[in-house]
Amino acid sequence: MSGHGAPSIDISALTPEGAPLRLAIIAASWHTEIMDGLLDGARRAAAHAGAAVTEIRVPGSFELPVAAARLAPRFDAVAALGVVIRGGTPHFDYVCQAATSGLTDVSVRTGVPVGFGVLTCDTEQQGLDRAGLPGSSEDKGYEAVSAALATAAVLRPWTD
Ligand code: DLZ
Repeated sequence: MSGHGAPSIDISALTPEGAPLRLAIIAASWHTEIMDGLLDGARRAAAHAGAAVTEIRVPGSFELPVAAARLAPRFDAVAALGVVIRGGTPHFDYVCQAATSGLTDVSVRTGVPVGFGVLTCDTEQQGLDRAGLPGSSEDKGYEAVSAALATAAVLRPWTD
């Protein structure tokens, strides 16, 4: 999978009037250089959209779903950020699977969009290339927040 074919989402006018969208950014703590880039991109997107942001940190990507489950009912959108880099054991597959299925489950169960900003990489360089850092070709933190907020805006007319 590559970034080729990604839509261009204009998030600059999601809340032209009324209350800003409430966004929770949940970030894991592994692989700090890459995560710092993801977080910076996520914050840029939130500022661009005029969202009201709450940020929390969890230890690893495995903990993202439980944090998302707790926060989602209190927010219009959630963005989950993580960096998982393959090692020499099957642990990588279990952490990626748990994060992916757990976040999907939270989103579908709560009806709150969860932007998927979890990088699942074979190498550290693949993460650096996607982290929105100087020299990166992609900005996955920005994309995750944009997708979550754009979806929240589309769904707002059907909010209880
Ligand atoms: C244990 C572990 C390993 C080996 N690698 C990563 C990683 O690359 N990225 C990440 O976000 N977390 C990793 N973890 C930690 C797990 O996500 C989790 O925090 C621990 O298994 C404790 O539940």
